[in-house]
Amino acid sequence: MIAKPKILVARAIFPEALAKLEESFEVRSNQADVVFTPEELKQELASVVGALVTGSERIDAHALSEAKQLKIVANISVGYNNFDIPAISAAGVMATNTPDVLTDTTADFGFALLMATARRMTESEHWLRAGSWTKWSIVNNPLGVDVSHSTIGIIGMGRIGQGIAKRALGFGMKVIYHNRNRLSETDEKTCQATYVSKEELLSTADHVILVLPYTPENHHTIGAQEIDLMKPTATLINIARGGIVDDGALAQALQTGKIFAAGLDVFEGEPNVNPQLLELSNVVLAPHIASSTEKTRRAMVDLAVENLRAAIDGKKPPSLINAEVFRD
Ligand code: 8YV
Repeated sequence: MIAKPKILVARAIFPEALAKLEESFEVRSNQADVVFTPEELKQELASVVGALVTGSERIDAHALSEAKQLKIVANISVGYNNFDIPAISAAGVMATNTPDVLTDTTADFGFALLMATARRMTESEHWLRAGSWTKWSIVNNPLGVDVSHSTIGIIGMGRIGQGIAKRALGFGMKVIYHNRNRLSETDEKTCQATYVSKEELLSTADHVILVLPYTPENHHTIGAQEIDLMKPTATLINIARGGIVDDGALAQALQTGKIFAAGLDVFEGEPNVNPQLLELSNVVLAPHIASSTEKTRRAMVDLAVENLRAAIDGKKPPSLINAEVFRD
């Protein structure tokens, strides 16, 4: 009998997806969902031909130093800032991600976080649970800021950014955006979005939403200086990546009322959260769940598995990032 190829599934996945993989592969799974240390990850990768990984696994030269049979690292994530692409390519390994399948779910969540932040939903719930709601009042209850007919400023206008723009149109919002590259005329028309400089966006938007990939150049895209440009009534929503915002500077700004509120799904150094943020009522906090519906997480796993199977079969994975590594 021919031995099944050995693969690693670095984090817990849906049991049925795991069982299906076990039909074709010898699987080293991690249903306990304990995050590997860099040393453990290196050991795990040393004996496999493919690996399903997530943002918690940093794939770099160190992780790959003993991975002599590895053909693919398949991220269960669209963002791949956990990948050192030059190092992965230098090791002759294919790298893939999971675009498209999470676009709508993530854009939905971005909008939900914007709504919750502008309308002080979590703060109001805490207020109610604490017994502070003793009478209905016009003014003596949490007063929010409007979403409908306001201006949304989207920084990062990829698939998810455009998804948010389309949702914003339903709320009668004016859409302005800033992106590394300007959209085509057709895409700008579809989103009814106007390209502006980052500075103009920050100073004119009522709601600023961040949807750009993390790269070293994008580190602290929003810091104290940028927050200074924003309106005191504005909100800031981060569904991009921790490190895009200087969380310390943001906490300071929220504390001093420089901006109205923030909604954060991602954090610098997550799962740790800046303790100052935990103390503030004008910030809505979520544990990196923008793509987290069962249907979407299943679709992400399925696409990552499709990528993995293709690479192991010598075919081109559907969402290959480093095409230069693939040889027919
Ligand atoms: C993932 C995400 O759940 O796809 C992304 O880029 O941020 C989330 O959808 C997370 O990164 C887990 O790997």
